[in-house]
Amino acid sequence: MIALLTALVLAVTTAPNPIPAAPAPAFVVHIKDFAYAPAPLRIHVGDTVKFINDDEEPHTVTATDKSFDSTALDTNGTWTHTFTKAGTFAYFCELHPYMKATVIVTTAPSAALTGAGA
Ligand SMILES: [Cu+2]
Repeated sequence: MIALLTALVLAVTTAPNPIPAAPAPAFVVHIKDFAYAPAPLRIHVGDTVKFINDDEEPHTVTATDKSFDSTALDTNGTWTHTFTKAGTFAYFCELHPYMKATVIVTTAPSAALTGAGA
């Protein structure tokens, strides 16, 4: 009986972590040389985008309508955002307002990835 309990305890404590890992963002926008790439980015409702600052300067990912804002990303800093509504979302860098790009979110099924990117 004790052996059985021990086996059960071991089975429970050594079981794989039941908490699923966060899904890896399928879309990445790099911020490099004071520009976002790809721009525009075409995704679908529910997609998550990871923004990565590859520059030595801090940058932000700030919606023109302020519906999202990464705040300042340092070098190698990342920020992820899930787009839950269809539309064309213009964004810019608050520190360098001439840096502009858009994310185009459509309701088409995610299988239709042809033409994604620039
Ligand atoms: Cu910037």
